[in-house]
Amino acid sequence: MSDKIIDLRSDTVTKPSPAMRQAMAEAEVGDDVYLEDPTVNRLQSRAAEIFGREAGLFVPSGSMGNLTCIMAQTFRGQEVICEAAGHIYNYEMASMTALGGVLPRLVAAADGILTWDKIAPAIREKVYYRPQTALISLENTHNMAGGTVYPTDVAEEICDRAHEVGIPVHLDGARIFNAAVYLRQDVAAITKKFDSVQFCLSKGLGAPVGSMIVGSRDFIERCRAIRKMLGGGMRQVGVLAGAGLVALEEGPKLLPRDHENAQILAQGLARIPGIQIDPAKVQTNIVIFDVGRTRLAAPQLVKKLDQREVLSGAVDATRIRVVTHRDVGRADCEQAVRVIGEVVGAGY
Ligand code: TLP
Repeated sequence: MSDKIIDLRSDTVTKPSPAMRQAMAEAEVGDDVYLEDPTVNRLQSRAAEIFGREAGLFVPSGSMGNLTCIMAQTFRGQEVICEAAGHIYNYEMASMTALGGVLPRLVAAADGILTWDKIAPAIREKVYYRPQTALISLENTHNMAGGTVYPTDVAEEICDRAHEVGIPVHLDGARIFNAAVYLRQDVAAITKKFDSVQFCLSKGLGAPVGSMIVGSRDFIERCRAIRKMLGGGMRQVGVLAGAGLVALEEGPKLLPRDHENAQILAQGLARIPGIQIDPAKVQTNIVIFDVGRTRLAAPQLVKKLDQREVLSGAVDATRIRVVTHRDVGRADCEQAVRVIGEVVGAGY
């Protein structure tokens, strides 16, 4: 891909930085299935330390991390409450059902942010002939709601009330560091009440591959067995963990800039006739805008933008998602707004 292309499809598209490449080249490795990869062990301890937990586990992807956490906390035939537009339900190949044997129980929420009041009625009565609610899963930031952030008190109330009725709570924290930047709190503080946390190294933090699960030592041991069952036991994977360590230390510092750039996009897009977006609702690095009042359907517009070397993604027939990350700068975002304005203005 040439340097001219402005790739706003996702924060997953970042290329490893020179420091990551160096860490990968120099990583000390061993067989991680034997627990002998020193770089993986370091990454896992460091992630646990940052999140104030007993242990961490390196997994190949966010999807496997979420599924592993679900399988570790549910039995077949049970239900998992999740938000209707959430990633776990919409973009993970129905894995919780196909592989975990559990049913998602969907609850829709404005901006993707669930509250206990919305969750409580979806919890099953404790009677043997009904599928039992085994787990609640929240997503912070919420991807398809446009990178929205859970107010910490809302998330904590869900955890507290769920625990009172014996239900654990999982966090799909793929972009939890973005939430922490927005909230000006650290990740340990905003995740401390969750029973399990999955976060991605390969999104805004910039690593080429990988996610982490953090939790109690017992929980992580269960997850390690499930990860192996799912085919995620890796060998000399310190070469990836080395990049992950750099991402974990250096990545969070770059996120405020991504959020500023998302504002450049949102504010610029809001000025284009026919495009609807409220920049005040853009909290992190994801910008979803509506093109229903332009003459182009979202997938058509995306194609036209591709031809102009601005890459984006259609969410549905009228909405487009653009995501900022470490490999796009302010000038790229300004240029993207110009191009989108021209293409929408031309209208064909
Ligand atoms: N999200 C991807 C796509 O799958 C949509 C993206 O480009 O945003 N949780 C959340 C909230 C996510 O956004 C994603 C990936 C995942 C989990 C899964 O992570 P991976 O792709 O590593 O399996």
